Amino acid sequence: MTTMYDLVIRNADVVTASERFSCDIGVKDGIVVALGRHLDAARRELDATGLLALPGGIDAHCHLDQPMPDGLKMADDFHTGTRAAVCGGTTTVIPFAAQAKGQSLKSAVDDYHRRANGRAVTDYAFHLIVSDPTPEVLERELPELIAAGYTSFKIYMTYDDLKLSDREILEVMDVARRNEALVMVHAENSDCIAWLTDKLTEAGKHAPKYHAVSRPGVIEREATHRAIALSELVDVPILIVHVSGEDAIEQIEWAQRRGLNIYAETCPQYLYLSAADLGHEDGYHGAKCVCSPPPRDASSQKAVWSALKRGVFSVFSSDHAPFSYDDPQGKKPGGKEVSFEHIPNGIPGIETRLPLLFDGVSRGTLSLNKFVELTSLNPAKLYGLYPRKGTIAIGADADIVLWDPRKQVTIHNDALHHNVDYTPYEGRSVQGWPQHCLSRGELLVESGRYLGPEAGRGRFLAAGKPQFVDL
Ligand code: DUC
Ligand code: ZN
Ligand code: ZN
Repeated sequence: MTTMYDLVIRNADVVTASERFSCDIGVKDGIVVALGRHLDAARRELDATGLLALPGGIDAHCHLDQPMPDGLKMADDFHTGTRAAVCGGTTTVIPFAAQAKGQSLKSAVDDYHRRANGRAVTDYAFHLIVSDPTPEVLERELPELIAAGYTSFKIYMTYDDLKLSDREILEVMDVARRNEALVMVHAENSDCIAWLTDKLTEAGKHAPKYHAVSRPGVIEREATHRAIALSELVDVPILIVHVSGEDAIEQIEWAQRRGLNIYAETCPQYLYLSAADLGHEDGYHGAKCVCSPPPRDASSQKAVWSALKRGVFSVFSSDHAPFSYDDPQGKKPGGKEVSFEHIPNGIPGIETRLPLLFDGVSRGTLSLNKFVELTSLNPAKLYGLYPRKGTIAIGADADIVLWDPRKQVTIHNDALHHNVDYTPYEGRSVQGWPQHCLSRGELLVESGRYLGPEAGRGRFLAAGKPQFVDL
């Protein structure tokens, strides 16, 4: 039988960032080619009755197989990380090709391609991490890489092996301005963290809970304000990543009210975890929730929900940074329980990102359209992947999640698909979970079951210039 479509999804309740409509979706060669009623029969058909058809999620901040110092190793590579992603409704990931000091950016990118090649099951793009902005990097490498499809880069205001001085930040922002790229900023004040850490360790305070004490909201607030001021000086949009709570939100909103193009991202940990999850004086389990910036308190969680609703945040990402708990290359470096400042930073969350945010939709806190905007459309636009990704429209890739909005799930690590030995959300119940998941028209998850597609089917996406969404 010759048919017009490889696949037709029947009775789809399509939700994009701006619309909701019922139709059949016709897919050919991995692309949406028809949205309409009573489409002709296809080789394969899926009935979406009772499900929402959402554009596949884009996780624009996750760390997979990123080279680590000092005998540490991320638990997820491109295979296990993208497997978990798609099981949670995410069909595109954007992890980081990280430059080590002294390394050329190009070699960091080449190395990262080797790590992704033959492993990813979803499509992927790369952000860069710029840690050594030499004249060669600023004048030649960055402009060439931006032109080649790496149009966003992260910079750090903390961590000795990554942080840039204010002068260096200005130089990098200036390259972004001239070449239309997007700078993502990790905003925490390095000297304040070092000073507090010394005081705590000298006082014999080593438990994981002191991680949060060493990085209070004020030091994120200061760095956020400084990043905003530097971007204003250079006159370039920036995006503040992993915003943890009300201190930084206040600064971002202040800047946005002044008409500055300050974009912001937040993550599930700032909606659901708090400093209390880092544990008490005794015990090491709190290491499972050590990430930076640290989770804050209930009032900050409320502030993050409210800012998501108000449009202060443009992007909702996982910041999946996978280190297993019982692992000498993970949360117990060298097999030991270490002082808080030596615990690797980061928590897993690539699979639970969308369900955790969707629970806010189920509870009436967030609209469905806002959910799609934060998790798919805006990341696609800001990171140069739109209109191929980020929406369900004719001509877009058929990256579609058929989402069951009524399904009640209690999260257990056993049922997740990452390679990490815990989830910080163990035992938490949510309403809404992906039922079927398609990447370029190929069914990768059916009725919640991972179908085990060929590792390496995921394609690299060269990113275009950022499209700056309205604030
Ligand atoms: N920053 C991140 O973006 N991820 C993990 C740890 C960190 O500091
Ligand atoms: Zn960071
Ligand atoms: Zn991160």
